[in-house]
Amino acid sequence: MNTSNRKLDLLCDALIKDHPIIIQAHDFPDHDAVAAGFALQHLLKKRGYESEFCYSGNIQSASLESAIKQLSIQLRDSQELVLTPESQIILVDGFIGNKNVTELSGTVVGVIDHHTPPEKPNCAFADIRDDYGSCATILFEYYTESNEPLDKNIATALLMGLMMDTAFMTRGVTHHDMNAFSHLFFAGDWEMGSRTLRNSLGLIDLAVFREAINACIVAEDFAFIPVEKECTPEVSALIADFFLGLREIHFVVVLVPDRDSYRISVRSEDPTKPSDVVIRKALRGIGYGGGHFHMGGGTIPRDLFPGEQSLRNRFVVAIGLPEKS
Ligand SMILES: [Mn+2]
Repeated sequence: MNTSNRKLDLLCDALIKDHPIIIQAHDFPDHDAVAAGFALQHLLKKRGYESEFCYSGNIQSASLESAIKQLSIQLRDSQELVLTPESQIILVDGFIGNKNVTELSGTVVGVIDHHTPPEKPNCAFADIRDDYGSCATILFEYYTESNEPLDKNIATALLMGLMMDTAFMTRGVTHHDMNAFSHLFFAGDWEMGSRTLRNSLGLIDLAVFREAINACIVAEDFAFIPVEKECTPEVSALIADFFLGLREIHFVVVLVPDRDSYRISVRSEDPTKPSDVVIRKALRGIGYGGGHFHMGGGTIPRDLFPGEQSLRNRFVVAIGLPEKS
């Protein structure tokens, strides 16, 4: 029996060695989820635990696809895996019951996340630090706590996850993230990581940007951007960031169609309007949303979509603007 209170030891205590271990990133994973899972898989291996690292949905980000290749990350589609009721699932960068986490067969044994869950997770191991800018930062601390040397590829992946989730260290950064950054900067390939992230967009994405600029509706410091073209979550996130960069705008909602639903990206730089709280309020009864103070996201199934106007009104009410604006 282990008496350590190091998180990695506690996680290992919760696992049965000869039952399959599955590390699951949230669906349509992003850089942070992939970095966290990649690092965790490596740490578990050092402790003698073999695992598979998987995701559901698909990889929609070109920069993530490129990182996976360059850093030789072994990430598998969950549909290729043989899962049994004995499979032990560890979720990274997402929580159980969230719309963007597909339920796999097996038992969720662990959750490692930096999003505020709507309720406390009921599993053997939970490490949720919603004051952290990225899940990568949490994994970095697992490495330092266990005195494990950081392999260059893992350090680069963690650096990319951290930079992506904090918009290059400009949002939601705490001293934990700063400390992780200053180590990962030297341990990883910052050059390659930042170049890959800075080139997430392609010429093909300009059409969506053009549409977004034309469609944007501004009321006071709130920009609502309904886009009709489909685009990847990475592109809608970058559109949201672009509008938040306008001096007059402090709260942004981007709406894009996404197969059988609508996807919403939210950004806030107003401490009185946390993205996650506002999106939950605005989508009550019609969809799901969550995230952090600075950024949030959500989905509305097509059959519950109230229309652009009425969705914009829900946000107007949720952030407390006068309704007629
Ligand atoms: Mn994250």
